[in-house]
Amino acid sequence: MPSSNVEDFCDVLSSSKSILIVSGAGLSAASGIATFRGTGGRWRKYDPKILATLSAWQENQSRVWQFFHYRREEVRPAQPNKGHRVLAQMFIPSLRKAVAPNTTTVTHVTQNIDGLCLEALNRLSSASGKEPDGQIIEMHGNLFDVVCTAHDCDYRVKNTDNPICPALGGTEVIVGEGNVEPVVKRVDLPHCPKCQQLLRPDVVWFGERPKRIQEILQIADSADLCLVVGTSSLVQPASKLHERVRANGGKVAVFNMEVVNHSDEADFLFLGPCEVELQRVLG
Ligand code: BJW
Ligand code: ZN
Repeated sequence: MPSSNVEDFCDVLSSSKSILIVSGAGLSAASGIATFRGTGGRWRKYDPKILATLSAWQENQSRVWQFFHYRREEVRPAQPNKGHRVLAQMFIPSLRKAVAPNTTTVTHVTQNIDGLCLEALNRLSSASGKEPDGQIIEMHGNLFDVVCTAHDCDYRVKNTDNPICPALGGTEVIVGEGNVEPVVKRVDLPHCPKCQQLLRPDVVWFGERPKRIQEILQIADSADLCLVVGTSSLVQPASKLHERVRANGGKVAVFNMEVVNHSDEADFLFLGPCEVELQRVLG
C-alpha cells in the first residue's frame, strides 16, 4: 500500500536528483477550470472526450471551434493557484534547495492546455528576479496556439485574440440543451493568412502524437522521482510515464482527490486537493 507519510516522502525528495512532474486537469481545478472527466466537464450536450478527436473535427469543424472558443473564454480570466505556485518553486534552484538539495533536473510535463503552469513560473521568476532551470512541457498543446491544417503549410502561431474570429464571439454563452446550437459557417472560422486553409487549435487529440514525446520518454527514463498530480491517469502515454521512472528504480508519489488508476502501485499517495497537499508536502 502507498504511504502518506510526509517525513518519508521528504527523505526521498531530498535525495532525488531528477524529478519528473506529470500533471492533469485537477491541478487547475482550483483555478476554476472544469476537469475533463469531472462533473463540470460536459459542454452543451457533448462529452469533451468525443469532441477532442480528429473525427469530431472532420465531422463538424464549426462545433469543435465553438468548443475550443468556449474553453479559451473559460481559461482567459483564470489565475494560477497555490498548486501551480508550489510546483513553480521547484524550478528556482535557491527555493528548491530547502526541500530537494540534490536535485539538478526538474521537468514538469503537463497534460493541461491552459498555460497556467508556465504562467505561475513566469510570475515567480519575475517577482523573485531569479532565473528558473528545468522545463515545463505542455504535451497536449496549448489553447492559445493555432496551426494550419494544410499539410504543406508550416503556419503555427500563438493567438490570444478575443474572440479568435468575429463569428465565434458570443457562442460561448449558449449552454442549455434546449438552446439551438449556433452554426458558424466554415468561411467564417479562423483561416490561415498564408495559404487560406482552415486553422485548428494546436492541441493533441486522441490518436495524435503528443508534443515532444521522445524527449519526454527519455526524461522519464532517467528520473528518480515522479510526482503524478491531479490526473485520472486514463490517457496514454501520460498515464505510463511513472512506470518508466519505476523501471529505473525511482519512486512515485500521487497527489489526487481520489484513488485513481495506478495509485495503488505508487510509493506515496497524498489524497486531497493538490493545491493543499502540495503545499503541505513541498511548500
Ligand atoms: C484533483 C482535483 C484537485 C480534481 N486536486 N486532484 C484505443 C483506441 C484509440 C486510442 C487509444 C486506444 N487505447 C489507447 C489509446 C491511446 C490514447 C488513449 O490513451 N486513450 C485512452 C482514453 C483509452 N491516447 C492517445 O491517443 C494519445 N496519443 C498517443 O497515444 O499517441 C501515440 C504515441 C504514444 C507515444 C509515443 C508516440 C506516439 C493522445 C492523447 C490526447 C489526449 N487529448 C486530450 C484533449 C486535449 C485537448 C483538450 O483539452 O481538449 O487531453 S483528452 C483529455 O484527457 C485531455 C487531458 O489532457 C487528458 C487527461 O485528462 P486528465 O488531465 O487526467 O483529466 P481528468 O478529468 O480525466 O482527471 C482529473 C483528475 O483530477 C481526477 O482524477 C480528479 O480526481 C482529480 N482532481 N480536482 C487533486 N483539486
Ligand atoms: Zn496555411
